Amino acid sequence: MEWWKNSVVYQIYPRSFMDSDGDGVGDLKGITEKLPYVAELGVDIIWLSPIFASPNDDNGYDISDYRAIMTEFGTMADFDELLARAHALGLKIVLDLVANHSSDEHPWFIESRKSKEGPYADYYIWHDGLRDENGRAVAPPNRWGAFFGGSTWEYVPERDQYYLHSFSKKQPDLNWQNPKVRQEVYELMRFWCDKGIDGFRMDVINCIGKDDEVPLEEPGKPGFYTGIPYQNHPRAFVYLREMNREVLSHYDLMTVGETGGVTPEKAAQYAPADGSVLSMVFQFEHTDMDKNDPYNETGALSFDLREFKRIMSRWQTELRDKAWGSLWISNHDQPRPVSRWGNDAPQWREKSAKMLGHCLHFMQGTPYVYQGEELGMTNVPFRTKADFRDIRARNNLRDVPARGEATEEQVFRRLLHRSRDNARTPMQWSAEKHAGFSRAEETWIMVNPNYPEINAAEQLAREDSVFRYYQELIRLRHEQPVITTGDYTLLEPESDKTYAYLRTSPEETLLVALNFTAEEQTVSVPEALRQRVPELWLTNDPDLQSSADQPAGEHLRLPPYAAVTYAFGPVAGL
Ligand code: TEU
Repeated sequence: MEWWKNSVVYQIYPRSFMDSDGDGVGDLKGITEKLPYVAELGVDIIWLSPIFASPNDDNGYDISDYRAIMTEFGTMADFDELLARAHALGLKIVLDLVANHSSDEHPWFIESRKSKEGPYADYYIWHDGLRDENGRAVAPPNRWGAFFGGSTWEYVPERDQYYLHSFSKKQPDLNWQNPKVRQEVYELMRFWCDKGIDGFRMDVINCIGKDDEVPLEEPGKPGFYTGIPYQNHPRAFVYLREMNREVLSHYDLMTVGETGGVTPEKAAQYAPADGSVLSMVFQFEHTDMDKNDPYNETGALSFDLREFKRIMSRWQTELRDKAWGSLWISNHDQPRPVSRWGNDAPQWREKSAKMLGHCLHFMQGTPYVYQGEELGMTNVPFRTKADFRDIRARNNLRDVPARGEATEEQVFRRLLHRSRDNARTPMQWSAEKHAGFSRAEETWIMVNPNYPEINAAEQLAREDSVFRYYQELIRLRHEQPVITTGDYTLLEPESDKTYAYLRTSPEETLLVALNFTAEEQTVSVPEALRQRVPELWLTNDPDLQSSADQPAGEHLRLPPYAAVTYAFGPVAGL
């Protein structure tokens, strides 16, 4: 079995992890300093969000030099040290490959924008746009909308052409149809592989394939389309198979593609079991459930547990034996799960954070833990719109009221629940100033004021903390093969209050039961398990803990936000 199949990944957002030099921004030395903490959690792999030279229009997802370290984060020597120390602790390092686009300050783009001639002219995607009878550019070719708002097309007078940018206009899309561009990307990947890194997370890699023909539209219509029309294009698979032959197959790597809009069928093309493309992909159906929520007064997002169960279960069963999957509820682009799907009121915060982790970590796939998730870190009470740093949030605050879709107040309230900045405030290390993240006067983004209650130092010192619970979840995956290999069966799909499932192998049978509400619930125990006395593997609930042998019976009683896994050994007739 490949090493990444029973591994757990920890994602670090370097800007917000640990600031060693007191400039208010996290850095590589800070990460190195905290490696023992990550090792103590028990994970196997660290994924670092981008650490490369960047003007930071999108916090490093806009790279101006793929072979240099971002000045604020340190030097190449700092990276070498980080890698060596991580390896010494048994931790692998996965880097973020952002190759759908570069920064507009990358030398390739600086050259490309100058003229239609020259070696870099076709490194990006250029279009003449719509012309009047005199041949003058009057509008972009169409109303494709960029992910961060506005048009995907930006006019450049020097070339009298428009370039395509799926994200901000400082993130021009690279032209993967140009074989030279692909070779450049493979070269820079080899540069990092030869340093000894252990894999890549591939940013929006589902967007690298595009059509030759760009559809033209009549000028003058208002607004932009949302959503990227060239997601998961057949060419993306062709390029990735080539990348595998050229680079990936020559090293022992874990690769995970970020592939919004992917179906299980397409995921199996991105991550086939024969290893000819990627190791796995990220799907977004569960975190996209509330994507089209209308603006409302509170800004709160909807959550439909039945739909969540349907989505998670579909991925568990449809990938089975076809492709490997990833398991995640949290990353640097998403609000904090305890605030979104759990309950961040003081009474339930820790219990529901453990319950959500429990729900995910007994499934099949490679789990990802995003920094602070293991502490039950919450969404952030941003005070005014000036507190937001994310380009997407700022653009939203500007564009949505201008289009008349919602008031600024409504957008602000929605951002309190939805903004990516909820995940990007500093890691809460201790009750000291700035949560122990930095000794600067001011940090680059505000610290969540709840750090005196929620921080790593406090949780490391307490046996029943969220941190200790995640440690257990990770240890169990390492020790119990059924979690990695077992079959998955959803129980009671119609319940909108509980989530219960089985994991089964010839040797072991697990019943995992979770209460997603603040009231007591019951789960009906499958017939074949009723007369048996199971072993309690893990629970977040003191009552269930003290009545370890009780579930044998028709119903399993679940206190508020309880999570429990019972192991029954081999069972026939399920
Ligand atoms: O995110 C891409 C992104 O916005 C996805 O979450 C999206 O929902 C999905 O792919 C839809 O197709 C990545 C990074 O994670 C993000 O931080 C960057 O801002 C973005 O790419 C641009 O590099």
